[in-house]
Amino acid sequence: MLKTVVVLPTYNEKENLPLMVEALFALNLDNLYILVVDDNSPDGTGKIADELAAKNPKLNVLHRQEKNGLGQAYIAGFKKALAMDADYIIQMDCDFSHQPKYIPDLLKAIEQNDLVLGSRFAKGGSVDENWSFYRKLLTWFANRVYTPTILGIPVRDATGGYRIWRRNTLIGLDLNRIRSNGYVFQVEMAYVTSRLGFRVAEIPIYFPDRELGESKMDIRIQLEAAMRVWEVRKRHHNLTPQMRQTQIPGETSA
Ligand SMILES: Nc1nc2c(ncn2[C@@H]2O[C@H](COP(=O)(O)OP(=O)(O)O)[C@@H](O)[C@H]2O)c(=O)[nH]1
Ligand SMILES: [Mg+2]
Repeated sequence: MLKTVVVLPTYNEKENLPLMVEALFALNLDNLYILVVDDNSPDGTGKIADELAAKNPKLNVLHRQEKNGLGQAYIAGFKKALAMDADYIIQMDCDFSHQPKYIPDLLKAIEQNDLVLGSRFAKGGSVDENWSFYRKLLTWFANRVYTPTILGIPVRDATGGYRIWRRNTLIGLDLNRIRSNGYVFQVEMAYVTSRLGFRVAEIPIYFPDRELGESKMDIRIQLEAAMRVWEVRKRHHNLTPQMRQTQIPGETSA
């Protein structure tokens, strides 16, 4: 198996992190590494991550001094994963809404693609059965109607955060181009990838609610995200496949 790094952003995930690390390594995949990106969680998640790393050489921790959003945490994590020579990079939440059992499906699908999304709204996917009708409708509308209509991309879960990237996709899209945070970060990444002509596929997932800890997202963040989709379009609609980056900025070619 090619080298795969799971980038796991954490903010106050002290209950979930040890369980997640255990679940990921229990998949028993050779060459699977974990990179925790912790933004100085007040609950001590960073220290727990260090303790786990001391026991496991396949676990790395990136500490950042302050919480400035999931997008920035992911960009820092992706850069570090590329520097670790990852061939494939997986991004997932640390709260079990993204279930580790789908990782073999993601790894299989990436063999023929440049980005694969774990999708709640692809055929066979679904969200927690306890979500209210209203919440289901809102999320479905955002992902199946609103975002694909504005951006013109055939992605059915553009705000989802469970994904696998091929190394050359993350290099090619140029992480320094990406400006957004939160849910729009996921949208911007998917849009840039599509505009650059990379192959994007989806696999269905079931998305249960977290059982431990608390969500950092709320309705205000979701509404703001909806407005920012327009900015994403404006910023990137001129991209073409010729504009792919071929090396990590700052690195000289051999
Ligand atoms: N490093 C870092 N992780 C974050 C930040 N915000 C959220 N997370 C993590 O990102 C994942 C998703 O966050 P969550 O609050 O569950 O969002 P939701 O699933 O949309 O409700 C979890 O693993 C969080 O701990 C942040 O600002 N920095
Ligand atoms: Mg969550």
